[in-house]
Amino acid sequence: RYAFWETQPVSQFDDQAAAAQEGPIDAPKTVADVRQEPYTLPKEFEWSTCDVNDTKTVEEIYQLLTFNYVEDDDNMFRFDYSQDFLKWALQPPGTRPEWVLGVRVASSGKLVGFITAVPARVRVRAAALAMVEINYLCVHKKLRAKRLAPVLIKEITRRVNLAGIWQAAYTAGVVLPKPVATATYWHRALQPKKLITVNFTRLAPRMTMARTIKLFKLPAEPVTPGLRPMEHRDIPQVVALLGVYLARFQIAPQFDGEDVAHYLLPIPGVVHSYVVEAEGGRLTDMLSFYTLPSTVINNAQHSKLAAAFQYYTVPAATPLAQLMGDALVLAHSTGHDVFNALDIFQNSEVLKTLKFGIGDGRLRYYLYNWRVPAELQPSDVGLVLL
Ligand code: YNC
Ligand code: MG
Repeated sequence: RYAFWETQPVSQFDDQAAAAQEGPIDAPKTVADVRQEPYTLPKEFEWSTCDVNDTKTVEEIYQLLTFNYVEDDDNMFRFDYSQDFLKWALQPPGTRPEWVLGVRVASSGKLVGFITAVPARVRVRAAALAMVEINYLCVHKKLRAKRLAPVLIKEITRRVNLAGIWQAAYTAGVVLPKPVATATYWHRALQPKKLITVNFTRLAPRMTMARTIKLFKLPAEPVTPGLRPMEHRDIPQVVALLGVYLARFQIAPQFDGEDVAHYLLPIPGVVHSYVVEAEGGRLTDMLSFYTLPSTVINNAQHSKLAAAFQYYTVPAATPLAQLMGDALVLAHSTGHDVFNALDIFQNSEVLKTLKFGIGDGRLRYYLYNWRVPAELQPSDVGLVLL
């Protein structure tokens, strides 16, 4: 049933060894074992390493993704990652230029395929692994179902293996062999009228628009004393907060100071991070979210939906519900229409109270060349991929 994935070192649905063999699936290899030549593309295409700092190239990537990347199940919305977001997401510490991989039409140079890898230290249960995170796999709509995706995946794997990295983490909406966990999206309306206009949500039975607006109304200011935007001087304390908190999950990243500086220092319109400062300058908690708009595919009134997505949140002195409530306030006051969160972390305990509604989107978490003894619960997951 999975002509490609059955050939890959991933857990299979009928995997009998699962319980016994936690760890790598492939026999150990060295860089010397890795094929030196790029995989062969159909002759009308060519590989193209993409430089996201080149204005023309990042515009080409932006155009490919804006018109061809992930849509919801009903094809009403499509992710519209901004150029600033892509530059941020694709250049964390340890980035390799050859891991931003494009496919172009040889005759015209048009960018029609894409896949990326970024390095990450991810702990899976007891094992801290040097991995990559794979993201932004995209094939132009006119070239679908021609088996280009497996070639992109094999070529990025080769390029990652050449750096001596043998494991990867990735997420997808689709079911592939074999999810390590399945998470569900929840949505909290910030601008209910707009969400109803674009058919993101419907007016609940026996509810008027006025009552709906009142139901979702948020205060203008966060409630937690000492909450303020994260700054450079906060990095060591944020590393410590994340280190302690993420240790409770079965799968979570391990961030050092450089990672925290890159992924969490605020970037306007991209990533929003706040810390809770107690007396004496001690940080007790943090919250963050990122901005990922969607194109509204067929609506007369609106062409964009401004969504905030929960990123890393650390409750300690402040209860999670209050911290997330403040995240909603801040996402609202910075112009977002909806706040999205998965049922990962400890979110299940607070989503209903905070007036999130369950969505129809699922997000499956996958590991490449790493087997876990049994599928994890969403509440075991402490990893967010962008
Ligand atoms: C997917 N999302 O099952 P079988 S998520 C992985 N991730 O293989 P073709 C996928 N595989 O079933 P198309 C996949 N979607 O024969 C499909 N597949 O074994 C598998 N959509 O290839 C599929 N972006 O080229 C089948 O299909 C094979 O032309 C079919 O291209 C697929 O970024 C795609 O959803 C997704 O642009 C590119 O539909 C295209 O349809 C598209 O005939 C809209 O492919 C955008 C979209 C995916 C977002 C993401 C994570 C990707 C992870 C890739 C796997 C990484 C493995 C680890 C590598 C590094 C290892 C190290 C070390
Ligand atoms: Mg194809």
